[in-house]
Amino acid sequence: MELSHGRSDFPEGFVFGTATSAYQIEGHAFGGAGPTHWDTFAATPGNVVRAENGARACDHYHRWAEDLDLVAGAGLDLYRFSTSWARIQPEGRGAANPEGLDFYDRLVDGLLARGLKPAATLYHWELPAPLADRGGWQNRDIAARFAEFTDVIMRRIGDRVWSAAPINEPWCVAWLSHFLGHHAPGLRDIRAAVRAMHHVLLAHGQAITAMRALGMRNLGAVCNFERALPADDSPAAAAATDRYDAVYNRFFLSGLFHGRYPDTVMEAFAPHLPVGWEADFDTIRAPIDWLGLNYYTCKRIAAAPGPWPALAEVPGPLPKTEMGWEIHPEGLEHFLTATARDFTGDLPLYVTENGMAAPDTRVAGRIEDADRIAYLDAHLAAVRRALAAGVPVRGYVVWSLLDNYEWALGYAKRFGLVHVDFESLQRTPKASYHALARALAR
Ligand code: IFM
Repeated sequence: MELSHGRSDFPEGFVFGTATSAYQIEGHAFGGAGPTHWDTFAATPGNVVRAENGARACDHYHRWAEDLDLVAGAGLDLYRFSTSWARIQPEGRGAANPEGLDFYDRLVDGLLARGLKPAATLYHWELPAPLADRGGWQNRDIAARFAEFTDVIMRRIGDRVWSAAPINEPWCVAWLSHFLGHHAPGLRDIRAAVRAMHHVLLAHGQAITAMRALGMRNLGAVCNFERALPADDSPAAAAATDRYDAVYNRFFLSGLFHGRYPDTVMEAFAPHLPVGWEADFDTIRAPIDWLGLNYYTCKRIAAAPGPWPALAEVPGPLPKTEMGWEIHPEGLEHFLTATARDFTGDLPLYVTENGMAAPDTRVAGRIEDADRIAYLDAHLAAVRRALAAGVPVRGYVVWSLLDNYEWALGYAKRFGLVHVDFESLQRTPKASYHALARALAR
C-alpha cells in the first residue's frame, strides 16, 4: 500500500519528521536519572495498565544510534525528541548529572552526522520526584526551576539544535493530570488544575527567555488539540462543547498570543488562579518563532449534570483507532486554519504530532499496518488542503518512530512506524515506515 502524497506535493523546504519522548523510549533506569512522578504514579495500584513504567522502555539510551539510523533510513528531515529533566537534574535543581548531559550531546551530534534536524522539547512529562514533593506544577516556583533546567541543558546542546520548544502538550501536563487525574500526579482537583494551567504557561515563558539569553533561535511552543463537536443539536450541548473547547483548545493559545484567558473558563477558573496572575502575561507572551500542533482526534460533547464543566464525552460514529479515538482528519485542517486566522497569522505552523495506535499484524515476518498508512494519508491530505488555503504550514511530524510506553496504557498501544518487540527489543520497520520512505523519495 502506498501513500498518495509524495514530497513533491508539498512546498519547497517543507520538513517531514518523526517524534519520540524521553521517558517513553530511553529507559529511565539507565544513566543516573533521578526518580520522576511517573515512576511513583505507575507504582501506585490502578493508575497504569499492568503497573508498567519507563524503567527499560525501548532501551533507546543504549540503542540510540540504531534508532537514528532508522530515522535517516526513512528519508526524514527532522527528529523531534525530548530531554528528561530528571536525567539532567536528578534533584530537579542544582547539580547536573554528567551522564545525562553526555547522552543528549551524543544524540544531537548523532542527528547532525546523519543530516537530520534536531528538534528538542525540554519537557515531556517526567517531572523530577523532588519537585513533585514540593507541589510540582501547582507551585509557582516550578517556573524558576524549569528556567534553570533549560539553561543547564541548552548550554550544552543549544548551539546545535535546529529548534526548541519548552513543554509538550500543556493541556496534558495540567488538565489531564490535575483535573481528570489520568496522568501523573493523578489529581482530581480544580484548584490544582487551574494553577498548573497557569504555571505551565509561566514556565514556558521563562524557558523561552532563558533560551533567548543564550542566543538561541527557532523557538516555539507545542500544544495539543481535539476537535470538539456537540453530541446533539441542543443549546446545552453547544455550551458544553464551548467549555470543552475553551479549556482544551483555546486556553493556551489565548494566553500565548492574546495575553488573556477565554471568558468561557474564567467563571470557573478565576477563584483559583494565583495572586497576580495577570502580570505574568508579559513573560508568557515572550515572542516565539513557530507553533506546533499535535492532533489525533475529535470528541463528541454532551451537557451533563454536576459541577463545571458539566459535560460528558459520548461515543461518535466514525471509525476508531485502537485508542478508541475517532478518525477525523478534517479536524486537523480546521485547527491549522483556525489557529492561523484567530491567533498566529503568518507565524510558521508545524504539525508536531499525528499518528495512530493500531493492532499491527505480522505477515511472513513483515508488520502490516494498512490502517496507519490510510490514517497518515488522510491527515497529509488535510495538511495539503490547509496549505492550499494559504495557511503557513511548514512541516509534518509522525508520532511515533517506535512503539513505546503509552503512559497510563503501558506498552499495549503501538503508535510506531517501527515495531518494537518488548522482550528482545528488536526493531522491525512496519509497512507504514516503508510507505513513508517511498513517499519522501518521490
Ligand atoms: O504518546 C503520546 C505522547 O506522549 C504525547 N502525545 C500523544 C501521544 C499518543 O497518545
